[in-house]
Amino acid sequence: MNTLTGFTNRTVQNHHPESDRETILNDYRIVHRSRWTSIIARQEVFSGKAKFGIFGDGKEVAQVALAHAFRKGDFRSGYYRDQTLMFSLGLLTLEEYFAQLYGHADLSYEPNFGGRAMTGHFATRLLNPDGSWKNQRASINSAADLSPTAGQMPRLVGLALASKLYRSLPGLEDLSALFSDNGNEIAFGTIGNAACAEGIFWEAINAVGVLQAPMLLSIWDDGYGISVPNELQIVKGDIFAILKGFQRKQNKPGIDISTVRGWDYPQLCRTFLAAAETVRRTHTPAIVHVSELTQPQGHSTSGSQERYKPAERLKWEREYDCVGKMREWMVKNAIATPEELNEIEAEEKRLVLDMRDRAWAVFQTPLQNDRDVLLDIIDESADAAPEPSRLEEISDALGNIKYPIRRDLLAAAGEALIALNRGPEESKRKLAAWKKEQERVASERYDTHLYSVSCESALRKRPVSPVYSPDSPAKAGFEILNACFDAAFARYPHLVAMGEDIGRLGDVNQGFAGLQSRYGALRVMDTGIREATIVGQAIGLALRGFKPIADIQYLDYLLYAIETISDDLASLRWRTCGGQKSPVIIRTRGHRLEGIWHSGSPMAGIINLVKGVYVCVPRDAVQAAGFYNTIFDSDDSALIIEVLNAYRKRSIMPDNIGEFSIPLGVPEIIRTGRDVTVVTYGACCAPAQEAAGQLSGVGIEVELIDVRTLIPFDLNGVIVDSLKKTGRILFLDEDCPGGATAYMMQRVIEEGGGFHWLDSAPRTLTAKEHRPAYGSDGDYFSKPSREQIFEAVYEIMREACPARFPDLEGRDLPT
Ligand SMILES: Cc1ncc(C[n+]2csc(CCOP(=O)(O)OP(=O)(O)O)c2C)c(N)n1
Repeated sequence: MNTLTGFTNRTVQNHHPESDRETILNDYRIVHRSRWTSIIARQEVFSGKAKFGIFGDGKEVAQVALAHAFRKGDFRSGYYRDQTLMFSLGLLTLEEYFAQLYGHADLSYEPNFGGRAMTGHFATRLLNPDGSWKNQRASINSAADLSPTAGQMPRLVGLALASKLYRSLPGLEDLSALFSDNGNEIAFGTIGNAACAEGIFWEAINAVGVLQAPMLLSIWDDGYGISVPNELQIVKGDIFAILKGFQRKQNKPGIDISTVRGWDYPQLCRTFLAAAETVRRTHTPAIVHVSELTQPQGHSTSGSQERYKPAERLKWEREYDCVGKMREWMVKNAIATPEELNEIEAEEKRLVLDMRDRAWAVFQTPLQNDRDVLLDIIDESADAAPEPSRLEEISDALGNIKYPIRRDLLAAAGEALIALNRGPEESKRKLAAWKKEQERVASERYDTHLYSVSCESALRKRPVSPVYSPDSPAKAGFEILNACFDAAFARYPHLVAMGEDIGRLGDVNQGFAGLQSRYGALRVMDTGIREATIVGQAIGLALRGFKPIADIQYLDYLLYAIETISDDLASLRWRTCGGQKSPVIIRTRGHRLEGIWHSGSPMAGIINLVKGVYVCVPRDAVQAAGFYNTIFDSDDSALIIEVLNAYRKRSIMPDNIGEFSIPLGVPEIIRTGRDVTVVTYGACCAPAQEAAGQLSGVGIEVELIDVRTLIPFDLNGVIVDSLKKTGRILFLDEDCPGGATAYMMQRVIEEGGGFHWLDSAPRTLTAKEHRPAYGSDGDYFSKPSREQIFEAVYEIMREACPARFPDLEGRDLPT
């Protein structure tokens, strides 16, 4: 035992070959580097060079200590206070930090998010430029941070569970080479004390405790959530006391809970190293509550803590600032003299200032260069223009902006084009070409990577046609899906599924029947009722190489998970600028059944929130199987919504049920006709087919199109082609008015140019504005029925040709 420091050489030397003293001095260096970073970054915001700041000051010492517990292969799932941890782990340089602060949209300088996310949000690049996985075992890895408090918790469950699966499941040798050393990795989480009041925090803690997965969560407790103190956040104002109920007891699984003061460097090192050692070895989760932390600069650059923290508290925070406390401890234990520490502090300040200047220069230089080019073009135009004064004004204004950003450049170019409206064509063309090129580059900077562009993209999959033979059996929908899943579990050793009642029961509709007994409880996992962390579990697993199916029992309950899907899963590839992917399949079932919570169809809500995830709405089980087979084989994420009343419907099952696949974004014309195009999907296909039959009886031939996927939507213009023929169109679904029918209408009429082919006003037919009422009558009067579809189409035709189609209710007969 080193009496100076109070912790053993052996533990520290686990990670640092140097002597203890050097380790401590180096930690002190990083602590100061990080503190100066916060102070100087804040000045950058107030001087107008950066827009917003949120920093890790007050948490530095705890984070340098935590860093000692990490090993290669480990994962971090944290939040915006973790700059010191990132510096300590070697995952973030000062230049990168400042590049992010400035919003530098260039991956070579800002590799976390390529300028797409605000300061203090961290991520490592898990993918090669071609979209394939890098070797996670060779590095420490960080999932991509997100701002919603506790948003990092659901996927933490899956990141931890992956280690357990790698340690337990056979057949993963190939994957292990990239992702895991026999499951020895820890998923480290960090979270603020106030974020622990969020529901998904408790959901995740409960889940990881049940799963007994190797998570080590640090709670940075500085007593407040912006202005609201712990007393108003957590029962008893004490998250540690409340978490105690999760404490692992002898022979009873649970979570190891400990607490440590955030300014006590040696005790922090001891606590984290001991906790990590147990987690890694035994796969028992642990939580370290770090108390008595401070926030010297306040919550963020927008607002001052003096407005809500009592003077007494502020005084305490100054006394217990972890940086000062660490210094005190080092001097007291003769680890360094005050002069040596002063020297380190001064050196670190200089370093931070130098790196800030470098980051600023590389951020500003291309902007200044682009401005110079634009100014030359505008000035040249002014020389040639009949009335140059406005152009000169624009040029002067642009030239006088101290720190130009691209918006200033584009705004000036736009104004110059207006001023040049009646000017020489040559000048206009040159300026317009410059603007266009800037817009193209901006689109590359900000619009790319919403979906996969790798060779595993779902859109690149060659469809495989279903094979039918005289012996192809007629099967119920659930049996068809069951056969599809069975084939997939057999083929892909890294395919795992998780959800409520999917294991022992085989899911509420029997799609997974018998699969748990065939493939084991770790591949077909029953979970608690916890939709957000079912999806989170899948996200974390997919980040570590698995192919997970997150089963959400009913479409209506997807709403519990929608935050995680929208904020984390759907934006992941985009917000990391192609640096991370999490190919998750979300399986659910919905549309018509019974009542408000078992027959909802909130499609517009979903599709508008999950851009980045493909949305398939198959009309029956065979179609659903075709989509699963496409997605199993791709690195995109997809939501597949099965139709509840298709499970009992019998269809002929293709002989190649495990292979045949359906391309995304390709609608199917399920009935041809010349008069009206009806566009629908999912459960509405059945009544639409019936109505089309009736309409044929009165001389109206409907072209019925099943869009099959809402995202992507009709990539080849099948619907507009139909409209060219019919000139009339009805968009039909069981979402609310203005819901997904409005989305389809925008895609076809505006984006697809369908407007040009319309002979009648386009129409929509939807469910009522209220939620579906209970029972068959409730359903009938809430959702579009065969009769309503008939009437809607008939009405379109009657408006066009009243002579051929008399009013159904006899209103146009003479009275
Ligand atoms: C879901 C959500 N609600 C509100 C906010 C706004 N907000 C940002 S940080 C914060 C306080 C968080 O406090 P704590 O978890 O203790 O972390 P700290 O910032 O103190 O480290 C709040 C309310 C948010 N980002 N996300």
